[in-house]
Amino acid sequence: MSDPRDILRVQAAGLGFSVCRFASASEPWTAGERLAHFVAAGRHGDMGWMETTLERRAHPTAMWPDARTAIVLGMNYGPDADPLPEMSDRSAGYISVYARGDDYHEVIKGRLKTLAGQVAARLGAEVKVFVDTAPLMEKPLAQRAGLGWQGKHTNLLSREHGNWLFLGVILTAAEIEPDAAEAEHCGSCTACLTACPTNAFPGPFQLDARRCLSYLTIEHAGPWPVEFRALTGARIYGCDDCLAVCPWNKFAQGGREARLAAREASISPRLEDLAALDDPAFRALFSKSPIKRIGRDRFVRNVLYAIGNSGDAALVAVASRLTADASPLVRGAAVWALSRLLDERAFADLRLSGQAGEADAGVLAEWARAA
Ligand code: B12
Ligand code: SF4
Ligand code: SF4
Repeated sequence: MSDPRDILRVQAAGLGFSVCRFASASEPWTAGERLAHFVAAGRHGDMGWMETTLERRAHPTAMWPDARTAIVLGMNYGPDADPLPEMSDRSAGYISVYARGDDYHEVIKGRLKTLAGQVAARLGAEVKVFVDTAPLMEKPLAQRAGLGWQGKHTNLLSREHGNWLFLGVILTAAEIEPDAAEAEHCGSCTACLTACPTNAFPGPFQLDARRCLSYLTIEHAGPWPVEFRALTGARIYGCDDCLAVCPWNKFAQGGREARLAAREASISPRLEDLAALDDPAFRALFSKSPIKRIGRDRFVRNVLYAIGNSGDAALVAVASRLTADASPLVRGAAVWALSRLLDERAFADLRLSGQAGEADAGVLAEWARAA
């Protein structure tokens, strides 16, 4: 086994990676132009960091001029069963599969560093590791390395793992022979495009993040545009619809990494319990989870939108309580939830009972809009 790629593949498998492949990090590509188009069209919403890092993000060598090879790794996090039927329980929240265990950034980063140390020792070259948060376009690199292809839903999927694959990248200044790129195998399928509850795809292979529930539940800080609130249904953190319907998943095997396995609290948690979380309880419940990053107020906002969609009259008391919350974001979402759960008369009575005596313009607008 004198090919360094084979040795590294064995080491990567020992670290729990499902796949490890190699691509040129220096050859030109069109991905940077497409990213520029995405940002120019405003499709990144308020992820301002995409705009400020645009130039460095456009190509691996724009970020690190010495980069020659990308070692691209995938870690399977597939669920044991189709998760979408869980959403039929409207009094429970839906947390997307990727966020049900420990934070994948933490799980993957340590292992990438271990592998990168081995690359540096074996090849005597400089290395840098990346998972998700750095200004590097991971999906086109993964396609170039042959891990899979970017499907019509824009995620990287593979014939072996379907959609459920986290990506991580090691860039190195060493020249390593690249693997063959993967071709696109979507064919005439459009299952992901039609499954999207918010119509977030302006066309195949393109996403408008502003319409995506993953963006709205996780990245968007303020109250949502009203049109998306009913469409989120029970989804309170991320969204899996376009991934879960992909026919290539039938070849995938469930995830094997213990730290990524779903915690009990992340499958069909009761909305009532989640709405009762204060900041310390939220942090304790989601310790080591990626959910912790969005903070209690944004999370409870999402829970209240789901409560508004639940049709569960027992949750009226829960939402009413939160109209007095310290956070205007939470108060506004509570008003919207009540406007959905109560009939017009009961909602008007509530408004007149003094709950609308508000200093926050955003919350007042919620009362007015819903009235
Ligand atoms: C920003 C971001 C988001 C944004 C925007 C998503 C997006 N599709 O761009 C939001 C918040 C919406 C998001 C959501 C999710 N994300 Co995210 N996200 C990222 C991040 C940080 C950057 C992605 C990026 O550069 N987007 C910008 C656009 C322009 O890039 P793009 O999709 O590659 O665009 C290509 C296509 O549009 C195509 N294209 C454009 N026009 C045309 C026209 C034609 C004809 C063709 C052929 C192609 C084409 O070319 C572009 C360049 O390759 C990456 C991590 C990273 N550093 O790369 C993770 C990452 C993509 N996310 C990930 C995950 C898991 C998710 C979610 C599944 C989480 C969830 N369950 O809620 C969802 C999936 C939603 C979806 N359908 O994409 C994983 C995906 C793993 C994989 N197997 O692909 C990544 C790689 C993180 C990781 N390290 O594992 N994410
Ligand atoms: S994650 Fe959900 S909202 Fe976003 S594109 Fe996929 S199906 Fe649509
Ligand atoms: S659902 Fe169909 S179109 Fe979408 S990524 Fe999978 S194969 Fe491609």
